[in-house]
Parts: sequence; structure tokens; C-alpha cells
Amino acid sequence: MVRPCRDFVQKIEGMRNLLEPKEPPREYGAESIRILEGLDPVRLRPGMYIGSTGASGLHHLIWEIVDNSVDEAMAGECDHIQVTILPDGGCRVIDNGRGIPTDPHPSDPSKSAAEIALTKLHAGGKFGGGGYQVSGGLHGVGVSVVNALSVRLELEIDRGGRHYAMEFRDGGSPVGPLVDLGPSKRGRRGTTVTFWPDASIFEEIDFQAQRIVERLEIMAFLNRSLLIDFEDQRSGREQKKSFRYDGGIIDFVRALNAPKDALFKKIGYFEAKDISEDSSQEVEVAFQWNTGYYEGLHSFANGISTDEGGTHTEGFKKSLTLVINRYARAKGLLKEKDENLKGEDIQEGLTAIVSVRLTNPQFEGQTKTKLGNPSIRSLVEKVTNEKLAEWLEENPKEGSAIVQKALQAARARVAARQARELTRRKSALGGAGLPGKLIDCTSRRPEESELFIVEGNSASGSARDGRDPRTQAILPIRGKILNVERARLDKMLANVEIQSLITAIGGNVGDEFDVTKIRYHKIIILADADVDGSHIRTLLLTFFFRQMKALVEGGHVYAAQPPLYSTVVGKDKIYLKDEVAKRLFLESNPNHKNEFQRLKGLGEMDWDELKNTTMDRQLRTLLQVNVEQAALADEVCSILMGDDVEIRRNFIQTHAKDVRFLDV
Ligand code: 0RA
Repeated sequence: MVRPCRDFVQKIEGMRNLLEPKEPPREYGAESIRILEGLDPVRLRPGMYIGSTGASGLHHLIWEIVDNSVDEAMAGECDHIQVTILPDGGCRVIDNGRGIPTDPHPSDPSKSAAEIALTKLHAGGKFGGGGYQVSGGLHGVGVSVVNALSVRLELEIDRGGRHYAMEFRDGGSPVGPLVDLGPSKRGRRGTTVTFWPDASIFEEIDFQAQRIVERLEIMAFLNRSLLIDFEDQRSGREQKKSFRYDGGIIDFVRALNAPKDALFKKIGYFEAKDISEDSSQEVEVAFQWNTGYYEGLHSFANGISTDEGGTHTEGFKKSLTLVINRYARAKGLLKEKDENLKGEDIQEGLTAIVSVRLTNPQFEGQTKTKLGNPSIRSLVEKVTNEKLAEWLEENPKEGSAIVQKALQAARARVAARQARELTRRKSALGGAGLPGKLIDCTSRRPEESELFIVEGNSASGSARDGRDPRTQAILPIRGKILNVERARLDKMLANVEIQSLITAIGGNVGDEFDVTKIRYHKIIILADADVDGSHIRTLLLTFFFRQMKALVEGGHVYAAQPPLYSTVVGKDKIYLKDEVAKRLFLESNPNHKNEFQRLKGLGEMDWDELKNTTMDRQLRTLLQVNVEQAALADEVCSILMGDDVEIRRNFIQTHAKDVRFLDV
């Protein structure tokens, strides 16, 4: 199962845009592999070819090979890819494609085409264009780059009923020529590449199974019915995973929406191809809405995640807005006097995959994950105009649900603006406009000021008395704040607890949040170590993650760590944070006989206890919350608040160890 939210986010580094083919050969076979240069440049500047020599570059080696196998699948020549991490740390990729050509290469008939493909840079069928209409940006440089960066590489080819093998050492030097080892095993055809990365090139050569699995699953989603097996054979880390999705990106959307509450059961789908003489473009879209308030549009070009979007998503969004508005008017759901629905209204709760394949993709943007080809924009727009309109006509129940949801979103958008303006006006009128229950500090310097968000009245009382009034402020909140995953901004803004949070922190909220305006540089959540405390912590983190992301990114959010135990040593009372601290204490003080008090909750601590254990800068320990933790809280929230019991149970079982904000 995919874990939604983060797993599909692939970071693709490095260069993508390749040299354009000069004269595309039309026939397949040896002559379709063109020779450019030897492998030295790759070893001299690995980053140019695989992005980095860190973990990301290391894993790129696998993608280089697998992408070639996927190209075979896209050409309809391969339906099974196996990726294995060997016990000795090498990696093997097996496919049942056509196999790399083995006949003598026209430019140097003393060598096989396969040898050229593995020892010359930029050699590969992909450049010829004659064989592959479309391929991922990095293809073609693929296998030879892997060879250049490996201490050893074994190539096996089954082609034309014969089994061939060849070995390379130390950055791609052939040990001998490609040899014919006799007939292939029953009907076997395809390519097997086994390689051992060069430890003198990479910072580390330890493959991460999780990283590989996540990427392989996405490949399986994007290539319908392609079977991808993964096996880790390393001792103590053994595992097997197998992916095959006959629904392709429809299954992808279903998996992404599974932890949410779908607006309707059906998953929409359409596709189109535009094939001409020397180029081809394909687009595939799958979509469904959920009852949530966030957009989840994920786009891919030639199987590569385009995190920064690009022409394909622009085309889709533009047409989506147009088609839904036109439909809403035609069906009288939107009246003449009504304003058009905005893109953001329609995209609220949308989960969609836009996957395009095209010749010569242009990757642009900061992280080279933005598709630049203008021609794909018009194709996606045109196709969405036609096919989405058709889909709506054929699915009127769903069509009306989508429009109703967008109408609600539009109303909420207007209400949120009014609420924001009201909050702004209120603060303009009432001086600083700070919430009444805020016990502020006297310092006006955010760098030294801290805000403790404290649950419950008695705990707030102790915190007030135990604080440093110059730099420590207390904001008491009562009960559970609203679950922000399930509420729109306007509802959130109507909630008094949320309102006081926003005004106390001072940097506004949502799109308008400005981290340079915050009144405290440390926002410290002070909640009990029990289930309720965890819940509140999770909700607060989710709110910050969703509505004040820069606050989390800037490292301004902390969790206080009130102790769980106290015990008396001589005349002193000492406090121990948790079970581990207690165990360590007992290990180093084996003669300690006094009882341990379990501190029930913040409310039961005296102000000086709270001060000495949790608040005083010299004595406390704080836990700084990073974006991953906040995102996890968010994920936990959306799954635990969701309605799907099955997914909830699975999630808790598989993540019990990670879920530090929960006591399950
Ligand atoms: C060049 C030309 C052809 C296929 C391939 C390369 C190829 C490369 C790899 C790498 C891993 N698996 C692969 N499978 C195929 C076209 C072959 C033909 O014309 O039959």
C-alpha cells in the first residue's frame, strides 16, 4: 500500500535534458546505437550525470537501468521487471524485453552493439528515436553511466534464442568480449544487468530498500499491468515486494484517496494520443474528489515526477475550470448572476494524476521538475475539454456532487476573506488586539520571547506562576481545538481557540502567513504525556503544518517535555523525563530504594515543579519539531480522523513505532 502524502514525492536530481538526435535511424538493431564518447567524463564529473554522489546519486544508478526496462515495457516489449539487492550489496535488474542488440556495431564491427552501449557515453537506442517514440529524460546515457560508476558490472542478454554474457571492471573496462554461451533457457529473452557501485566515487554504497520500493511502486502505477518485483537479499534486511496495477493510474488515485472520504465511488479517467512523423505525445488523467479541503494533483512526464508542475498541469487546470463552469451553468447549478467558480474552488478535495509521455521532454525549474514543452499544454487542454465534458455528461450524479462541493468551497472562500478582514479590523480597533486570555510577556523582542500553549486551567495557572514574565507568555487553550484537516479556513477562523492562537502568534494565517511578523520565536506546546495530550499536540502540529508552514520550517515550533517521574534523593527531589530516563537512573544508582512518583499531569504540578522541570531555560529540554514530524502528525490526523476503519487499523499497526504523537 502506498502511504499517501509523502511517498509519491520523488526528487529527481541532475541533468535531464539530453542531446537531441541528429539523424534518427529508422531501423532497429546494432546501427541504432550511436557512438559519442568514452566513459572518462562520467568518472570525472559524476554529478553531471547522476546529480550527486550521495544517496540520491547512488540510487540513480538503479533508476538508469530500470528506466531502460520501463522503456521496453512502453514499447510493448516487456511486462516483467525484477530488482534485487544481492547479499553482497550489488544490485541486479532483470527484464523480459528485447535485449540489448548483440550484433557487431556498424561503426566498429570488431565490437558488439552491447559493448558500445555500455562503454560509450550517450550511446543507446533512445537517441536514435527510431525505436522509442518517448522515453524518460535521462535515458540513453543510462547503462554506460552505471558501468562507469561501478567496480564491476555483469551483463547478460537473451536475444534471438541465444544467451550472451559480458563483464566489466573498474569503471567500465571490458574483461573480455561479449560471448555467446549457447541457447537461452526456455523462451527466456531480455536483459540482466548486475552492478556493484564504486565506493571510491560514492559517499556511501548502501542501497535503501524503502526508497527503491516507493519508486518502483510509482512506476508500476504509471505503467499499467507491468509487474515489478523487488527483493532485498541482504542479511537481516530480507524482504520481497511485488507490484502490478491493472488499473494503472486509476489504482494510483484510489490508493491516494483511500485514507480519505471519497465524494463518490467512481474514479474518472481519460486518455489521448497524438502521434506524428517524428514525435509523439500521450496524456492520461485519472481523478476523484474527496470530502477534504486540500488539492492533491500529481503530475508525471515520462514516468518522472514533475513536482514543480509545468505545461501539462497548467493545461489540465485551465481546462478543468472551464469545463466545470460550463457544465455548472448548463445544468443550472450556477445561475446567471453567480460569479464563475475559481480554479481553487474546483480543485478543493481533488485527487488527480496527470501522466504524459512525450518525445524530448524539457525539464526546467529550480529542481528540474517542471515540464516546459508548450505543445503538451495544448494537447492536455484540448483533451480535457472534450473528454472531461463527456465524462460529466455520462456521470451526472458525480458531476453535480463536484459542482456542489466547488460551490461550497467558493462560499467558504468568501466567508474566510470576510472573517480575516474582521479579525484584522478588530485588531486595528482594539490596539494590539491580543486575545483576552493571553498572559503576555513584557519583552517586545520576538528573538527572546516564547509562547507556551497550555491546555487546561490549572496547568495554565502553574505555568503563569512558574514563567519568566519578561520573556515567557502563556496562552491557555481549552479542550480540543478543532480538527483542522476536517475544517475549512472559514470554520477554523470562527473557532475562538484558533483565533486566539492566530492573534497571539501575530503573523496572520494561511496564504497570508508572514513568519517575519511573529511575536515569539519559540512556540512551545505544553501538553500532558497522555492520550489527550497527544491528541492536542497532534492537532496543533497539524494546524501549524497546514496553516503556518513557515513557522515549522523556520524551527519555531517546540514540544515541551514535562517529566513523567519524580523521586527523592537525599534532600532533593529529582525528575525523570520518561521510562528510559528512569531506567538509566536506576542503572547508575543501583542502591536507590526510594519510591518513584508518577506525575499524573501538568495540572497536578506546582508552579515551581513546572518551572524547574519544563519551563526554566537552564533546566528544561525542548523538542524542536521539524517538517517531517509535522507532516507525520498531519498524516496521522487525516488517517485517524478519516472514516476508513481498515486503513486506520493498518496504519496504526505499521506505524506504531513512528507515531510518536499518539499513545496507541
Ligand atoms: C538499444 C536498442 C534496443 C534495446 C535496448 C537498447 C535495451 C536496453 C536495455 C537496458 C536494460 N534493458 C534493456 N532492454 C533493451 C532495441 C532492441 C531491438 O531492436 O530489438
